[in-house]
Amino acid sequence: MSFRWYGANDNIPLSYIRQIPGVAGVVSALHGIGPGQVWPVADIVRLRGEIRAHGLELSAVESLPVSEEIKAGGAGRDRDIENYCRSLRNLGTAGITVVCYNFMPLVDWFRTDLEFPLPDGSTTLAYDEKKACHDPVPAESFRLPGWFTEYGREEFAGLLRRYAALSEEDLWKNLAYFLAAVVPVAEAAGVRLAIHPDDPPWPVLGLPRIMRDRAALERLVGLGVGVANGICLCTGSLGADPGNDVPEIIRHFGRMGRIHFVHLRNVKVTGDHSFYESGHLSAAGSIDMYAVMAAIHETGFDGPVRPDHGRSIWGEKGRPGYGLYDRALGAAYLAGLWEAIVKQG
Ligand code: DNO
Repeated sequence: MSFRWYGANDNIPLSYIRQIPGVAGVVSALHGIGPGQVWPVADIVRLRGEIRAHGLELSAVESLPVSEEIKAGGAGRDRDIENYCRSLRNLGTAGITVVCYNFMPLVDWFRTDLEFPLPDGSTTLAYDEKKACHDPVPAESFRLPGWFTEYGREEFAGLLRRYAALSEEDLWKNLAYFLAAVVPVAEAAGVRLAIHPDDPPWPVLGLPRIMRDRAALERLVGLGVGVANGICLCTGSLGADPGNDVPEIIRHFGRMGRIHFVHLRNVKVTGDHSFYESGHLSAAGSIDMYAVMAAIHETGFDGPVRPDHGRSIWGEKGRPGYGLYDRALGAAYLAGLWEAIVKQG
């Protein structure tokens, strides 16, 4: 069980993370280094050392970001891919075995509400298709917490135009091109790559999005570039679409040995392309978290998992989705499910 930590930018200290029952790992990144740049070995080793000094292990890197040049298939992609390969070799040298990334054009996870009020007085992240940006070009700068980049209005509009010319098939081609180059390097470096599903799993702002369901994941692992080409199974991302049977997807890809990392959270589906992020308990949302944990157990998965986003509770002010309290409750709940499943065999 691991916990995401944003390094020097995080107001939650490692010493607190160490006190969450059952948490042994930390998921982090070199947040100061932008997409397309090389991660030096010394910086990775320093991050790992800082985490170790608190009795924890850097169990996965989230994320080694993929540049827009690579995603859009631009003129600079070969240079950026070469840098990506250098970072992967450096991560392998530093003993990192799991690296998460995503292939969502321009915007990573996307919500229409960062403080959606729940009846118990907590707030949470939510997405409502009716509110989802009819004018995709924002008034000022555009950014969500958790994204790497803040875009100016003109820059954002320009990037949207660039992607408007790109079909889903183009994006698949660019992903295949990227993976053909990086997966053999990852494999040689002892690193497993874990792609994060698109969150939410449908197109937003008119941008193509391809990593949405079982069929897409099947196509991904079928690219034939090696077993290091795997999945970060995010229950909340896939689960926002009730057509995705999350435990079944876990059993299928888990048995193939292609799940390298797991994000555990629940969502309450409130309508077509609408949901809010509930507390982790099965009873709070639309996903059966017991069935999820049982599927993980059944496949013998032994890689890193982490409680994903929590609600804002007990007056905590912090990075939306990434406060301490509700994620820690999630970790304890998930550990309880796991103990029961293990003891029941
Ligand atoms: C959201 C996260 C994502 C994830 C990236 C992986 O909270 O799950 O931002 O880190 O998509 O590259």
